[in-house]
Amino acid sequence: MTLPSARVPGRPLVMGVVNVTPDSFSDGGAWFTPEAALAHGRELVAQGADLLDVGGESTRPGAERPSTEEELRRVLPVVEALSELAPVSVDTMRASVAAAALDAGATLVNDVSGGLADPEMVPLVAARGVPVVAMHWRGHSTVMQDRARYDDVVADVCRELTARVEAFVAAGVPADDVVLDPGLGFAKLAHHNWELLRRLDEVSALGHRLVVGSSRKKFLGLVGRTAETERAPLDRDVATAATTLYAAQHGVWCVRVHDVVGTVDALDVADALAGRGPGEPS
Ligand code: PMM
Repeated sequence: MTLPSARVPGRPLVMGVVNVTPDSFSDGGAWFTPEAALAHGRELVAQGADLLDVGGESTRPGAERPSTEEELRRVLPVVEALSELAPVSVDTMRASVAAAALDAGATLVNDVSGGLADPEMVPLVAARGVPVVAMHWRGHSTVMQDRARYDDVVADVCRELTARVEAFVAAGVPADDVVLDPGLGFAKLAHHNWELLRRLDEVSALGHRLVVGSSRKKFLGLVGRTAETERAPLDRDVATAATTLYAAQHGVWCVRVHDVVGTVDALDVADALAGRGPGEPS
């Protein structure tokens, strides 16, 4: 299966988030019913999303995991319907959920644990011949913030991501099918996220396509503010657009976002600054 490619060469793809969860930090469970999730996915495609990321497990710090049955119940009808409209990735750490979602039409597995949470995930991705997003991860939501300890966050994340690439490649996944993600907000304090963004080129130098998911994360709530004046998640889209412009200028393959409208605007600005896309004299 091939990965979708950019409409304009050099422009990142926009992955619109469809969380089918009652408790996501970023949208407060607004799309929890399959009907609401479907309508939301349709809206994101109309706004310019290139692919949709459907997930049934909230990964906010401290969140409890749903059962496998519950996760399947949440994501399968949504994956099935939305994959008629756009390429769909399934955001799951469970191989059985990934397998069922692939059967239902998903074409990409987005595993925030990079295959670490479920030992069946790496062999499943290899057997299905699908691309995978392997995110940097150090443990489930209940423990991850205790593990935000690094000697050099960028070097440590790169080393840990390289180990995940090796695991997928050893199982038979082509190296080109392994997309990497530094995992902003996962076992990271605000300054770790900023350091990873500042030195994103070092993550790119690993030689894989990159996904960056900064959308509505806490470090964007805190930038320029204090704990008392932190922006609420729904007020972080302008800051997200700023990091999107930055990620585009650093050549990432895809940005994972909640606000597709603002993201498309930021990417249009990136294209204009780079002298590519519509509006350029031919
Ligand atoms: N962040 C969340 C969930 N899934 N997947 C990838 N690849 N990268 C991310 O940064 C990421 C993710 C956080 O939860 P949200 O869906 O509520 O934003």
